[in-house]
Amino acid sequence: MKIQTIQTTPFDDQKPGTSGLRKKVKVFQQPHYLENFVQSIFDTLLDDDGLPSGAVLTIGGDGRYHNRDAIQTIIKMAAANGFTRVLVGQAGILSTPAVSHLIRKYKTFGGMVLSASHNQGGVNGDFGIKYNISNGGPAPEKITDTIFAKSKVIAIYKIAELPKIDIDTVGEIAFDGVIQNTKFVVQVINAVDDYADLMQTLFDFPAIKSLLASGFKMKFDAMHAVTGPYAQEIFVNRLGAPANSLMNCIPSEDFGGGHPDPNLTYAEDLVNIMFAGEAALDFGAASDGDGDRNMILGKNFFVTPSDSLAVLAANATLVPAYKQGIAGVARSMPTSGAADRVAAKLNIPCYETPTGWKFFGNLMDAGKVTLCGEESFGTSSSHVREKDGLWAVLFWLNILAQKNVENGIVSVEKILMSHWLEYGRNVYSRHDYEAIPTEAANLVIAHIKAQFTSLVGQSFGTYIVKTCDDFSYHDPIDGSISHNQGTRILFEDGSRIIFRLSGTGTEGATLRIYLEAFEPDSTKHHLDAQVALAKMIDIALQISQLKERTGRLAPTVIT
Ligand code: VG1
Ligand code: CO
Repeated sequence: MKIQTIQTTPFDDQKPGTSGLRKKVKVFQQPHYLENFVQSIFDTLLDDDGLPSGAVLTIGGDGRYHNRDAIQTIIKMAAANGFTRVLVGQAGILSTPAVSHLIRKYKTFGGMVLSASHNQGGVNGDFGIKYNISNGGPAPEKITDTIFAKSKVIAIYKIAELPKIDIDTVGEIAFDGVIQNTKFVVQVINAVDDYADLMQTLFDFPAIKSLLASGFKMKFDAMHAVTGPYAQEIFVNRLGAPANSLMNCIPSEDFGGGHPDPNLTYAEDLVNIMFAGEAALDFGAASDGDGDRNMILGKNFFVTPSDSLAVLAANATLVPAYKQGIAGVARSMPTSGAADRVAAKLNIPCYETPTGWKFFGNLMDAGKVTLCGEESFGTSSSHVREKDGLWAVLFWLNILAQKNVENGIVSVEKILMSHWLEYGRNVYSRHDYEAIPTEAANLVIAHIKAQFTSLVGQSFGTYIVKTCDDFSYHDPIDGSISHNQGTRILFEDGSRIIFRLSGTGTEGATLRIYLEAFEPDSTKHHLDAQVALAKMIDIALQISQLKERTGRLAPTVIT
């Protein structure tokens, strides 16, 4: 195999965000752009102790536009940089949790996930790339910082001269390796089987099968993204759900022109089905571009991701994999404190981490937590080191199946109502203002921070500000510290308003406002969150002067 060494010059914008490097497809298509970033990753890995002999790289993406081209390039660069084998999902497709699982199951050195997740795809959409380490999880900040540093000084990259590789046929293709008498092998694997097998070891498939055969009606929306083939295999082939339980299950390069973000705004078709009054089905769920997010809906009912995490924790012992109980839970800082209440009752620890799944890895590796969650529709457990959309859907179905056996059909709404009755309700909502000018967004945050001292002790109706700060995280396992992870206004009664700038957007800035208030009174538990949080929303706008400073009169997305 011949290796080419190509001269290049750095790009100054290759700083990984919350979850890898995300840019417009057009940016990734610039000559050397992808190559520079991939080489910076490899240079970072080689920096430590170099690659161990026989190092294997897992590669897969969510099937969005540019996925196939990028995979061809990465395979050639992996060969040139000393990997001896790459595992590639058939057609270049692997969901993010599936990549995590494959890295762990086959003990590969690491993995590349090609995805911009919930961001739009297509030629005018976004592309993204992320490196996962050998525990299957996203590279921690120490590594992503080094990757960025390398990308700023890169001068050459290495790429092997290989023919175009057939990634659509399952099997192995061997080439002569870089070193004499060695081979470089491209192994194309079925994208779905390993993952479906894993799910079958965690959940009570026979119980879910009976539930689905008992007249319980569900709909899963893959949003034209990566989970379609997984859903077909799991729900239809293995669990016997009728084919019409699935929608939008053929992955498309531009996600059918939609926004593969499973929330009340972008999963509109599913929402309409699930909020059709009496005609609504019993259970609805959707997942995002790369299959790591989930939205859970009941009959005319929406489960916030924060509540979902709490319900999963409270009911974990109904699921075979967690029958013995869970070690602890972790949630990202902006996620509501609902899970904390469950943890307190179970007498297990609850950790609060910055936004982004990479912060959960250490806690899971150390056995401190079993379940993790983010308010952004992400939940998962230590079965992988990524959030896992289908896992969450199966967890809910398993709970419903189990409760169904015990008490006859129990609705999702009923589960939430009883949960709130027991724990109280952390009323929660997030308001996103997408694609606002970066400068205006920065000024809003600066304006809030300037009030840190004056706000303390101030009353807004019955709400009194207790403290204001920028969230910092001290990782209890490796001692690393991450600053500036969200601007918090904390009130005396435990209510919170958090302002945070997104680290995954590719256009201007996205400002997120997270709102939370605790409601112990069960006569108010049925209230719509926007109604229950009206006062908090007011306070947030008043403190931030967001309307005045951005000209935006309403959020782009409310979840
Ligand atoms: C968002 C979410 C965060 C999530 C990240 C990646 O980040 O808020 O909770 O981990 O997306 O999710 P940000 O920086 O835009 O708020 V995924 O499904 O896009 O990989
Ligand atoms: Co995602």
